Amino acid sequence: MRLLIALLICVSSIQGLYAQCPEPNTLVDASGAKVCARMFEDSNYYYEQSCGGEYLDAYPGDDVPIIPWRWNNRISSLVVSRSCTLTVWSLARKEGSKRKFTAGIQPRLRDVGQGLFGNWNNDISAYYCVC
Ligand SMILES: [Ca+2]
Repeated sequence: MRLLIALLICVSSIQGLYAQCPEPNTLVDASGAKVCARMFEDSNYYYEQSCGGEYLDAYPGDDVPIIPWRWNNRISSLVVSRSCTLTVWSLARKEGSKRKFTAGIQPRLRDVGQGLFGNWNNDISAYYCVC
């Protein structure tokens, strides 16, 4: 029983940590269609305030070598759906650095390293999402 309570507290605090970020297993768009990954323009050093601002939905099978210009170098946090994988590139046409994100919440792409000193904040210019 004590273990169960400890587990529940642990789970609720993990969820609370990214409160504003949607859960990876409940990602659907307004019409109820399954979303492969949701990418947000904002993040925050308070993770519970991450996944803010406008968002861009990637659907299963979306292959986007040139991201819409208004989203270029703008994504700062993201959530990948359960059993899906999002591959991103730092330059258009799938050039530059490449990174794969499996299912889960990335509340702050600033914390995801790229190369020796860089990070992935405001640096996604192409993506491919599969489930
Ligand atoms: Ca941003």
